[in-house]
Amino acid sequence: MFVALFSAARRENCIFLFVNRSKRKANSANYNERGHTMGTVSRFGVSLKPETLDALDDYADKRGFQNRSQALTRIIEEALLQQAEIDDSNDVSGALVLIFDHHRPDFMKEFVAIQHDYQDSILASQHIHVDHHNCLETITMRGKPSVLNKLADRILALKGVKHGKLVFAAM
Ligand code: NI
Repeated sequence: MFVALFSAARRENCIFLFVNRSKRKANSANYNERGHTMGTVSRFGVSLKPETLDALDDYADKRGFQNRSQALTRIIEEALLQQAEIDDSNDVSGALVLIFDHHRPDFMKEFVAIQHDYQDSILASQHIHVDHHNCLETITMRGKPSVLNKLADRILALKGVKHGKLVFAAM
């Protein structure tokens, strides 16, 4: 059963217009272990800020994709591929670069608390005051990729982070 979300989609910049609300029975012949129908396309709603949606459309145009679904599929596959290629048996060096608004309530407190939780993984950090609101921070780290990913994910999930990316340097 599909539930139409046309008006909500327009208001909140949802990418897909339908949400599949069926309760699937896992592990039956046509469904995978997550309950998704095999061999078909699943639709779900994604809410994006207007500028992110614009950026997605620009990306799709430049790369020649016919629609947002194709562009998003490519982006997700590239991200998953990068994740799969990381071998967790060896330590790696990495750097997390992020832009954040330091005025966001509790941001700095939480940002520092997370870094103290990972003091063994963090080698150094550099903070630059870009303008009145925005700061640019580079956190250099070393450890198991899974640990560094977890650290980066916790920081990037903080409200106040505008952009951020963790880059690994395998040795
Ligand atoms: Ni600053």
